[in-house]
Amino acid sequence: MSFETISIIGLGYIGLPTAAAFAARQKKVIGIDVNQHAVDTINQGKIHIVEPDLDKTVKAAVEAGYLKAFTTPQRADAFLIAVPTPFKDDHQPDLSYVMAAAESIAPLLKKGDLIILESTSPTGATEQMAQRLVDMRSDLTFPQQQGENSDIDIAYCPERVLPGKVMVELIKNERVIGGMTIKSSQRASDLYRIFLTGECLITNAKTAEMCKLTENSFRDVNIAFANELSFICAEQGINVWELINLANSHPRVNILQPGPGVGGHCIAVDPWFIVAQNPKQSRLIQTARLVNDSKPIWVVDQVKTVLADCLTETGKRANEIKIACFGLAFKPDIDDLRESPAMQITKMIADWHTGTTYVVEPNINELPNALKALCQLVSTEVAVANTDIILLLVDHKQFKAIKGERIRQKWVVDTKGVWR
Ligand code: SAJ
Repeated sequence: MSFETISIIGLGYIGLPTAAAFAARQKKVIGIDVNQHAVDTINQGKIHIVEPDLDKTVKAAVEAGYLKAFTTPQRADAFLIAVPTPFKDDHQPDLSYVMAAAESIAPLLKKGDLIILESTSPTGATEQMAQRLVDMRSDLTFPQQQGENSDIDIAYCPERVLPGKVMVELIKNERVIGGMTIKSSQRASDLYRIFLTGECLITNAKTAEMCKLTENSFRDVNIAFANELSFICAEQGINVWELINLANSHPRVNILQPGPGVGGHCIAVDPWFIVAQNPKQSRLIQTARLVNDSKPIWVVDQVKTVLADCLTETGKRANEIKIACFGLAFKPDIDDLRESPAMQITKMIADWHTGTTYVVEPNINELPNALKALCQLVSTEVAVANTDIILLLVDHKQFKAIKGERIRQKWVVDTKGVWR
């Protein structure tokens, strides 16, 4: 059965690009989001998030009539759920948005429909969601009841795109397809092949769920290794970036880069889903999370040490010293400040430091509320000219372009090795 109408539930960083990708292939796409502002913005051909090239694709899709957004679910042939799965205070995954999305489409389902869950989920979530649909629609059959002969097909297909490169990776990356039946996997592959040039790799739902968690946990563990090396190298008086470059020249070594900590909504969250389900078996994954989460406090301690040296050498008082924090985003060349270790560190410094705290963040025009009363947002020029201590937190391209000799006289804590 072909897919005349495709509905995407959740129009955020994954759902909206996916909706736009189908619409660009001239499929009728219905986008659903509970956020009225997001829906209105999209229906005007604009976007409510920052992602390169997404604006053009959405504008073209809306103007051509292929993409329309609503706040309430509509009938479709395929439903793709891309809502958030945060964790609760105790690091337990919160599936309430997934369940609410499933409940909202249940009354609209008809024989032959395909449902795909894309949200990062603990293992078993797809089955749990499918069970909710069974409970709500006894007139239809589902894969866990009728296998290949079910009325409804269900698959788990995780998103794997990198923020900042979504429009490229969405089309090109290989896709893991975890159907509850072989037919579900095949139909999900047919759906993605509408825009996908990468391969579809078929498995079962549980393995696909675990695969997503594994990918982000692998990255977290690798970054934790790099951050741990940065602690050791600071004690040893070794340049950690030079060390990692040298070690990576070995053909079988590939260490990621240390930084101020791990931010964003994926790498710092998803490993906890594995830990929540298998606490006894996941010692390495837990430790990696703790190592990465400890990095911001270590960075603040480094600044305190540099400040003490600065006071001794200059004879100034602490309230006469200006500290400039370079970067607030959770990674380079984006404006996304959510779950950013740079934000966390800047806030800790501004709370503690009695002198001026400058912030330089070329990707924003206004400080976030948490920093408004504590810091001054200034240009790179002002910060370089006036500050005593520079704290580099994000390797934005504008900071990499600053010539080393311009900051040679400054007291510098460089968490990204940009000016090493
Ligand atoms: N980071 C380091 N050192 C590094 C690389 C990253 O400290 O060498 C930090 C970044 O500064 C940032 C955090 O890690 O604070 C996460 O950034 P990221 O670029 O590693 O990843 P995300 O969160 O933007 O996207 C990840 C990607 N996952 C993998 O690469 C395995 C992406 O493909 C996923 O789709 C995304 O998570 C997701 O949505 O799950």
